[in-house]
Amino acid sequence: MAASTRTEAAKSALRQQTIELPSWAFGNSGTRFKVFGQPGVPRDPFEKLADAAQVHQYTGVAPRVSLHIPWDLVDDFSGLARHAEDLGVQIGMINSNVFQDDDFMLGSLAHPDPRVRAKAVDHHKQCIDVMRATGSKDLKVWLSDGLNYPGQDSIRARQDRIAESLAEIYGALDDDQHMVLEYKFFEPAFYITDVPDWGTSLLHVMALGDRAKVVLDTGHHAPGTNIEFIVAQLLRQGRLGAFDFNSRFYADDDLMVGAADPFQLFRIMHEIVLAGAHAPDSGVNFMLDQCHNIEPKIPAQIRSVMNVQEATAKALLVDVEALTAAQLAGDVLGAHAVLMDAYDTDVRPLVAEVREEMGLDPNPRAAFAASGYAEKVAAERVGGAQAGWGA
Ligand code: LRH
Ligand code: MN
Repeated sequence: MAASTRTEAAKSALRQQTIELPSWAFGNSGTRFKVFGQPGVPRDPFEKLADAAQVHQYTGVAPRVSLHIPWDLVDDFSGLARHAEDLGVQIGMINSNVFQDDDFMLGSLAHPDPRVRAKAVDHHKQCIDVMRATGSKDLKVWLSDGLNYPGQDSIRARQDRIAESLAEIYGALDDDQHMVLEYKFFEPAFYITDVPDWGTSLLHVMALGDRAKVVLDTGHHAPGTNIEFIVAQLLRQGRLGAFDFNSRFYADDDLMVGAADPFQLFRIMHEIVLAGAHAPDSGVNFMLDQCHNIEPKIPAQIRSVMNVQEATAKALLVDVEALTAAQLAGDVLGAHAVLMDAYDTDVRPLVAEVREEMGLDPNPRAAFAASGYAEKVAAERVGGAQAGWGA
């Protein structure tokens, strides 16, 4: 394929790309030691959606907002969905939360006590009701369940309890609804996390059925883990349901995606593009899962979306024919060079062109800053409690 054709194909793919935003990134989150407030932080899900809509307004590729229950509990979820519609966005995945209830201290779906497991299953059924009310088709499950000390509980029995509980939740889904199961290698548990890795999540979702897939959070792997290998494997199984994009230097830092390791993000998007999983109908949901503890939240989300666009653009510019030829010829350096040529390409002008063709300002960050929105909400949102994790 000629380079010019590849560029046009890349621009067309970038115009169709969508990135889902986390409602909780617009509220306060914190470090282990302190939650820092910021002026103008939303006080409720309606204001969170308004801020998320700003990201879509200036990037054009962030039309969905993922909700977290109970952080985004409201009396009228169909009203919230209409509010989203009025803002030009939609409600995306519904996240359950079994990591902040006293009853779940020793686990939720894995808890030794069947009454506690039943409570956790009921919470997920409540989330499914929220999906029905908002039109969301996806339930996102992350279990903080785990152990801190050897012997604390039976590793095997906990897996059986999780399998049984997940089956009950999966059974409660409507036929057009899906479930994605997230894994994380540690935290808050420090000895064993019951769903610690892609293999465990994959085993559980394959046991459930076709409408269950894996969520890959880029901050949830042991240091040194080759994440693009996991991406390739899950795509090969047709079980990659979603990404929680962020970046990290050490642990689950939840920093802006691409900030800590832009090359890793590129390698991940390369595997995605090779499999055609960047296409809107691929069934892979590209979401952000980040916390902006010290930086302004809307600009940080805009920057993060831009980082995903740029990594995707570089991946779309890989000369796959030349790469494959070099790989099959055993030309190690030749193959590596083809990939690095794409990675070393400054794609910012290309992505800016795509924005202009979409009728947007080529520089979303500057356009948002010039809008005065941040100052407006800082002045308006006085009083009430700023939204947060409530931890
Ligand atoms: C867990 C996690 C999960 C969310 C939470 C906000 O670390 O990544 O995806 O529920 O962050
Ligand atoms: Mn996550």
